[in-house]
Amino acid sequence: MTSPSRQDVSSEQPENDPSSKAGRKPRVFSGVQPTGDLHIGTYVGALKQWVERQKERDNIFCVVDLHALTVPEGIDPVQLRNAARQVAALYFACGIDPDENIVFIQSQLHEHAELTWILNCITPLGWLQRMTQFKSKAQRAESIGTGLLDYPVLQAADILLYDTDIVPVGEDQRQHVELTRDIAVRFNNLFEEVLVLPKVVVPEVGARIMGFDEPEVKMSKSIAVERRGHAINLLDDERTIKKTIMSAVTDSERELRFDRASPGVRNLLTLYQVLTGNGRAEIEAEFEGQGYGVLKKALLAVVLDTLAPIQARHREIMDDPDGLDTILRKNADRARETAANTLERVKNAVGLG
Ligand code: ATP
Ligand code: LTN
Repeated sequence: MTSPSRQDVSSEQPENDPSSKAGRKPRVFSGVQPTGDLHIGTYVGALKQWVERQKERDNIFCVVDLHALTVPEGIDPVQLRNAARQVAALYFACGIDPDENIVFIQSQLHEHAELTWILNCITPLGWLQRMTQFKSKAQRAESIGTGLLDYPVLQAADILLYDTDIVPVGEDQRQHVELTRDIAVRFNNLFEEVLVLPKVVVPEVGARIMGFDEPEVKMSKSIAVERRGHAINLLDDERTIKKTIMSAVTDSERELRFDRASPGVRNLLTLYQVLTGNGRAEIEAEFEGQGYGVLKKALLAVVLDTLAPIQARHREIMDDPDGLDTILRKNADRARETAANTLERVKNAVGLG
């Protein structure tokens, strides 16, 4: 049985992390919902960090289509199936190496739903009602399905099935990963030490990119489908990207300093910082004495440079649908080996099967 204790959440590979003692790479699990076009916030908050650190880690990246069902207004069967493949293709287009990492579609493995049920039975309702994502989505939804409340337990099952050490996500997902740890601790206390405690890793810069049209709210797929100008989607054309950046909300000042800028300007500066990899001082020097128009043009250039190769690779991948499906099927088989093993341990521990 795999040893479950990964207690330290302060550094990436704590000394008491058995993966470092055993000389193996830390196991990473993360995922994105196929609920709409992926935007530059998802890229900066999640995909970019997955790609940059893929060689140092043992990675599993999932397209979490079961989670997408929690938005009932958004469910169109044909669209959902296409969106799931489209997201997987975007993972590869952004640079995830299909030979080195496992990329698969969540619903291809029944283990996720099965572990969710077992975890549901030990998760106090109050823990779920406190989740900020639930509260904000419930406020916006016309009707609230049970799945929306249960969403973080499914996410916990995703993570725990793979003995995950690290979950690289944007800031908004921190609370869900912390809840996953709480659920795992509760399970281990109630039964036996079966589940590994994961830790969340968010990028130092760009963990929360804000909407261009409303820099007080997180850039989000669900808002982007309703409002043009909210987000830059990874597959947007040049004209749309230009329009979105040029009409981004700023202010009437000329403050191009990170610590003094208004939320809209700080958001543009942050995106520029992440996409260029330049330091804050260097960026402030570059724009000293300039207006916001200059920053916007510079950001436009670097966004286009970032997205052009991603879009080209995405087109190539989508031109070979059979190739993509074959990779996803093989990867699901590889993921199943670990998932089935963990589920078996869990079922044994609780007295099932
Ligand atoms: P939805 O509106 O459907 O909930 P979303 O736009 O919030 O979608 P997700 O699919 O929930 O995007 O998120 C995928 C990953 O991208 C997660 O790791 C999430 O933390 C990260 N992410 C999403 N939006 C941002 C953002 N604005 N800034 C940084 N990271 C983000
Ligand atoms: N809730 C996440 C998506 C998600 C996820 C996961 C992320 C589902 N399962 C497991 C990390 C690990 C979101 O981005 N909205």
